[in-house]
Parts: sequence; C-alpha cells; structure tokens
Amino acid sequence: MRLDVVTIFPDYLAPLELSLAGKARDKGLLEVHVHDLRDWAHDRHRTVDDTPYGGGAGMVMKPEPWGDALDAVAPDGATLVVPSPSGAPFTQALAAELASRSHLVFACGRYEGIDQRVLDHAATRLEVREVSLGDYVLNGGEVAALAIVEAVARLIPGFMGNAESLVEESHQDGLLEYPVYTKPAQWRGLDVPDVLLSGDHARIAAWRHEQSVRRTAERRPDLLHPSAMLGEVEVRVVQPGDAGELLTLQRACWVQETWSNPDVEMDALTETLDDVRTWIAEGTTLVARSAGRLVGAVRGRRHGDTWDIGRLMVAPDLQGRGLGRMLLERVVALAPPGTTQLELFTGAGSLRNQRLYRKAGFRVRGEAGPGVVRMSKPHGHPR
Ligand code: JD8
Repeated sequence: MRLDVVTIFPDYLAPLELSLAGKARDKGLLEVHVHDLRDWAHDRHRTVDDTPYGGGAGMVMKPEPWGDALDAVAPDGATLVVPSPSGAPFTQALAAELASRSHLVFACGRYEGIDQRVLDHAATRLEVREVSLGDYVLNGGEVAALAIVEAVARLIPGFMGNAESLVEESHQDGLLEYPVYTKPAQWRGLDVPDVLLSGDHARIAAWRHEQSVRRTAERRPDLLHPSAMLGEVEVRVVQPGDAGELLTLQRACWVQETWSNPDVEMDALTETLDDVRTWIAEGTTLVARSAGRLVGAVRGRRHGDTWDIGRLMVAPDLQGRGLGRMLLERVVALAPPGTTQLELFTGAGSLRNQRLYRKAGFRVRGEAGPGVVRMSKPHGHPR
C-alpha cells in the first residue's frame, strides 16, 4: 500500500517513521510519503489561507495550492481521506475498508478547513472519504491522519507478526476487550484471577467472554444486544417472497468478503435470483427481520450425518451486535436428529467470521480449496 500525506506541518507526521508504519515500510508492505502543502504555494509568503467568503472568524485554506498538490500526489482512482469534524465516524469497519485500498492520500486541513471546491473537484477523479476521529474538535487533520494510518496499516495482511491477535480485538466482534494480566501473579496484594492460572482454555475463553460482555454493557451498551440497536428481531423460516431481499443482502455481504479474500471465487456473489429461489427451497433457511427490514439470514443443509451451515449473513451496517452469533445458535439448534457433525466454510482471510465460529466451538480443519477454510464441530456427542 502507498500512503501520501499533504499538510502544512510535515513534522507532525514524523511519528510515522518511528512506529508500526516504520516497520511495515521495512517489510515493504507500506510506502509513506509526507508532503508540505506550501511547496504548491508560489507567492513570496507561500500563502495557503485567506479570509472566508460570507465573512466569519478564522481563515480558510485556498483551493489553488490544494488543487496543484493533489494533481501531483494523487493519481486517478486513488482514495483521498480528508479528516474533518463533519466526516463519517472512523470505525474498525472503515479501517478494514481503507486497508483494502492500494493508494491512500491524506489531506490534512488547518484553520477553519479546506475550500469545499477542492473536495468537489477531487471527487471527479478520486474516491473521497471525509472521516471524523470523534465528536470533539481538533485544530487540524494531522492527529486524525496519524490515528487512521495506524488503524489501517496494522490491518494490512502480513503487517502484524501474528494475524491471530487481530481477531482478539475490541470492535472486531462488537465487544470490548476483557481485562489482561501478566506476571507476577501477586502484586501489591492484588491477585490475578484464578481462572487464568487454571490452564483450562474453555473456562478461560468463557470467563474472558463474560468480562467482555460485562464491560460492554457498562461502558458501551449501544454495542451490546441486537434488540438494543435493532428493536425487535423476528427470526423465521424463509418464504419464497424473501428471495429478492435475500439476494440483495447476500451480494452486499459477499462484496465485503471479497475485501478480506480478494482472490477467492464466491458463488454467493454471482448467484441469480433463480439460484436463490432454488436453494431456499432446499434444506432450512432462517431469515431475521427488524422493523420489516431483512437484516440477516442463515441456512442449514443435511449431508448424511453432517449439518452443513452456510450463507450466514448480517447487514453490513448492523454487524458486530451479536446478530450473527444469534443466527448461528438458531440454525445449530435446527440440526436434524442423527447429526454428528456441524460443518461450515469461510474465507481464509475472514478472520472476523472465523473468530465468531471459533467462539461457538468450531475449529479450522484445513483448506477446502484456494483461500477457503473448512471449520467443524462435533454435534450431539456428550462432551
Ligand atoms: C480537520 C481544520 C480545525 C475544525 C474550526 C477548529 C477529525 N474528530 C475531529 N475533530 N476535529 C477534526 C479536524 C479539525 C480540523 C481539520 C479535522 C481541519 N480543523 C477546525 C472546524 C472548526 N477549527 C477531526 N478528523
């Protein structure tokens, strides 16, 4: 990935040299270039700002230096990221989306902001994403750019030493992190919770999940129960009339899957309405609706003593609220008598999905074709 940052304070971005981004550079995963906007202001004082049309306090950044800078730095088709207090909230999901791009250009504004025509003009040849770091006011875009670069760079495949750790994180599954501890086991009269010293990985995973849910309920209830966000969720067996919405939701969800699995062929992405009508007539398919909107679905099909689970989908804007976990539980509960194994397939790059399935007791059993992993779980056997 290539990153370009345009700013009137290039030294503000010096931390990029030090940090994670520096290591990514050494690994050849990331190429970072910082540019001084004043290099495109050619008057004696290298002026980049002027008074606002319509009056008001402060100064506005002039369009000409920005236009010339972006002409020089941003090739057609690049993604222009503009930190702004009026931008879309920056989230882990947006970080993942930006991490799928090959070239990001950051336009760091100052003063009262950048002349709007710079973004309007840029949008004629670039993907323009105005992004806000949070509901508070900074003096410029540099700090936001640093945070966004770090959140994006660490998602670049091969960047984090062990991709595994990415799966464990807050906001990956909509729950906050559980508390962590390290040696010594006693410190200033404070002990590490016994369960963490037990070596019983199932109990440890359960304790950590409970801690995550408790913290989320206390600190971020908005992230917790589906009903809290979605209102009542009705789950029922699919009807023929659901086919159109199901096709639409499926395509939206599998477009997202291509971000984490760019080289994998996905039937779900290319199926037709008739294909969907055909497979909802086979096996068991559940759909979830909230306020009349189709927000999720899952299917189960019997293959001998195996219950083949698939097409687990949650509307992209509602992911991370536990709806996927709930639908998985519901379709598992529908496994026919005599089922001895639950099985599913997902993208090798779909770490978030794998995390959900692993938390539900599924384990990766190996590759099932290029870029696809098979996960399964014994069923019906008393532990
Ligand atoms: C870019 C200029 C300062 C903002 C007058 C203060 C992001 N979450 C965020 N808060 N603030 C910013 C941000 C602030 C910026 C610029 C981003 C460029 N300013 C302006 C409008 C009010 N001053 C941000 N991301």
